[in-house]
Amino acid sequence: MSIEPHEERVLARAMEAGLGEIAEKISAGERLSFEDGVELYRTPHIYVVGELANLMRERLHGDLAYFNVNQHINYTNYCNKFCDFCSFDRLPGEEGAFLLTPQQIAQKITDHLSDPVTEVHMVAGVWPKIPYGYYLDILRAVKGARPEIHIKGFTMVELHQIAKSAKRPLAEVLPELIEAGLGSCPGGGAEVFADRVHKEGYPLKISGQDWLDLARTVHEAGLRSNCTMLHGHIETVEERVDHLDRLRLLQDDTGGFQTYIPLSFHPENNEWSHLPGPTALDELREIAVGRLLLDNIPHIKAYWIMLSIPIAQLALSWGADDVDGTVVEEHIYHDAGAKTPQEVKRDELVQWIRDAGRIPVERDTLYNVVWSADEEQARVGQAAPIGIGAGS
Ligand code: V47
Repeated sequence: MSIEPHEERVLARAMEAGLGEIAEKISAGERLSFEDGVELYRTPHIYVVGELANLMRERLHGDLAYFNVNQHINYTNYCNKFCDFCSFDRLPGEEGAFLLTPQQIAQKITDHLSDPVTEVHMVAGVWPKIPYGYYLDILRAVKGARPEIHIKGFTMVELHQIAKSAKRPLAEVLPELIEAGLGSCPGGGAEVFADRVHKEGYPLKISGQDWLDLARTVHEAGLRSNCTMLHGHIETVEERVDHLDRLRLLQDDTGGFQTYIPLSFHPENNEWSHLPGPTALDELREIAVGRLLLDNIPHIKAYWIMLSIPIAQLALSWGADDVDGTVVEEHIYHDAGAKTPQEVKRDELVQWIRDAGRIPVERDTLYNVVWSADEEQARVGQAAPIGIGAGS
C-alpha cells in the first residue's frame, strides 16, 4: 500500500508521541491489541489519537458522512431495572410515566407522513406485565401507518423480556417479530460489559455476556444490529477496552453489527448525578478509540442528540462517519440533562455536515444510499463499509 504524504505526516507525529508502533499497525491495516487500546486511552497525545482515527475513517469512507431521516418513539418509560445511570425510567402511576397504546404509536407515525422518514427507532423500558402480543401489535401499528418504513426496534434488554413474556426462546420469537415488521435492532442496553460495573450500577439488568449472546441470536436470525458502550461514569480504561474487544470478537463471528455508538454518560436526574460525566475531549477520544479498535465494524456514529451538534461535527474528523438522523422526539438524553434540540430538519443536517467539511449522504437503516450530494463518491463509499467484517 502506498503512503500518502498526509498519512506520512500523521505517522511522524505519532512516532514523536511514542505511538509509533500503534501507528504502524494502523498504517498496515493490522489489528490493535488490548494493550494498544489501553495506551490510546492513556496517552496525553489525544490529538494524535484523533488523527490516527481520522486516517482509518477516511480510508473506509473518504469524505462521506451518513445521516438518515428518522423518528424516535419510546413506547413506555415503565421499567423495573433501576439502573443508576438512567433518568428515563418510571413506575406506573409516577409523574410522567407513560405506556403508549398501538393507536397512539400509529398516530405519531401518521403525524409525520409528510416528512420523508425512512426509519422508526423504537426503544423503551422493560416492564414484565406487558403481554407478548403488545410487541407484535406495536410493530403492526407502525407498519399499518407507514408500510414502507424500516423499524429498528428493541434493544437486547427488551428482546430478553419479550422472549420471557412469550415464554419461548428468543430464536423462536424473532421470526414472529420480523413477520410483524421488525427490520433491525438498535445498540442500546450494552452499557459496560464488565461484571464489576454491572454489579455496581445495573445489577437487575441482563449481564454483559447475556447481551452478547442475545446479539448473536439476533444476527443468526438474519437481522443487523448496532452496538454501544456507555462511557464516562465508574468504568476503568481496561473495562472499556475489554468491552470493545468483546464486541470485536462477536463481530468476527457474525458480521452483524453495522454501527458502533459510544454513549456519553449524562449525569442529571439519576443515581450517578454526583459524577461529572465525560468532557468533550473524552467524547472525541471515545469516538477515535472506537474507530481504531473496532476494525471490523463499518460505521462509527456521533449521535448529535447526545454530543451536541458542534461536537458531532468535530467527531466527523475524529473517526465518526455517521451522525444519526432527524430524531423528532427524544426522552432518554433530555431527561438526563441534554440541552440539544429534539429535532433537526433534514436540510439542517445536510448543511452542518457540509460545514464540517464532509459530503452528506442520506442512508436508510441498512446503509443503502437514499440521496447523496456526490453520487459517484457515495457509490464507491458504499462498497467499502459493506466489505469489512467477517460474515458481512
Ligand atoms: O440503552 C440511558 C443509554 C441508551 C443514559 O442503535 C444513557 O442507532 C447516557 O442506545 N446518559 C439508549 N446514556 C440510546 C441508544 C441509541 C441512541 C441512538 C442511536 C442508537 C442506535 C442507539 O442510552 C440506553 C443506555 O445505554 N443511556 N441513560 C444517561 N443518563
